[in-house]
Amino acid sequence: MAINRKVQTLDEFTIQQLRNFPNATGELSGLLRDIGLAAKRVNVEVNKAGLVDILGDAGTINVQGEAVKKLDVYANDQFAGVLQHGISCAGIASEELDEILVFDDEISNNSKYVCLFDPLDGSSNIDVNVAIGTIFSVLPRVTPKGTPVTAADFLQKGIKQIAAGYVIYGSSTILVYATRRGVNGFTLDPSIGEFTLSHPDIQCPPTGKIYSVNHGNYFQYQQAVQQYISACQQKNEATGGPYTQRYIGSMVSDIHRNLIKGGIFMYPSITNRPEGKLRLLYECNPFAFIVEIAGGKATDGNRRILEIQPKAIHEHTPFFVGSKNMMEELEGYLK
Ligand code: P6P
Repeated sequence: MAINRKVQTLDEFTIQQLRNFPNATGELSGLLRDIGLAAKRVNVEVNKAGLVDILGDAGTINVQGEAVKKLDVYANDQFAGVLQHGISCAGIASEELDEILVFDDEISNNSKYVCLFDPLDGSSNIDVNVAIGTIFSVLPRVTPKGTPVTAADFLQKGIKQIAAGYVIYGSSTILVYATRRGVNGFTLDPSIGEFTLSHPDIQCPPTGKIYSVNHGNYFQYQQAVQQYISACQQKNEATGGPYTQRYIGSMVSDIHRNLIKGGIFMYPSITNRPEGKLRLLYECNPFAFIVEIAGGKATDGNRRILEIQPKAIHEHTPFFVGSKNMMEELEGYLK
């Protein structure tokens, strides 16, 4: 019987990538496999979240007599757990943790990487069945191998990322990750419980007709942003305007759609949040890395996101990301 070798699982893909770099240690492949495993566990819980009321809401005791955790805490524990018990990560930063989590055991202290997560972004959308996701970033540690990692290992510019990715728990569950070699997407095949390559070598179309922004904040945006939004709504032979507005309030879904179809996503600074809402280290840096590798651009309105020197783990930044030509059109207004 012919073996179906067309379908390539995430593990097979990362191992094949490893074969292309014989002197690689395999730690990154191992780390991505660990993330894929945690994502499958989170996927199970997210998919039954709508049933939580039947199974007991967060803070109650479920039928197994276990305390039901908030899903974002559960997700954080899954990713922290697989990485702490793996061999490829020395510590993590997480939207769910005030401070970095240093694994500080002999194996972990000799690992090459640290990971940064938003374990379950947009979790407030769960009870209305809007897709939510996990966002992750992988940095090389900069402090001496063999010692516990410190904040310095996490407070690095996004340009230093080795890999970055996201998982969308939606109509299907997809894991997309980027290294400098490209961006690839893997869809979870429930029949075998494996992520399988479904979106090889993702390229962000240089232009598109989708703009994503929260119009409710319009009168809090700086004038240049308001002018660009107005331009998106007007007929324009050169740019193909008017564009379509699409915004579901879950950045993993909004940016994934724009990455595939072409488009621009904006979370500008607003009057009462001049530093913006989104987090630099584990929301904007990963997406900036992914979209740039796919051919797009990402800025804070002035600077390339990946060149920003972080000062704090949970710092915010205004965020503009998407198709190259649409970003350059926006930059024309911001200058
Ligand atoms: P707003 C979800 O809470 C999130 O962090 C992102 O996923 C999303 O893009 C943004 O906030 C939505 O924020 O203020 O438009 O509701």
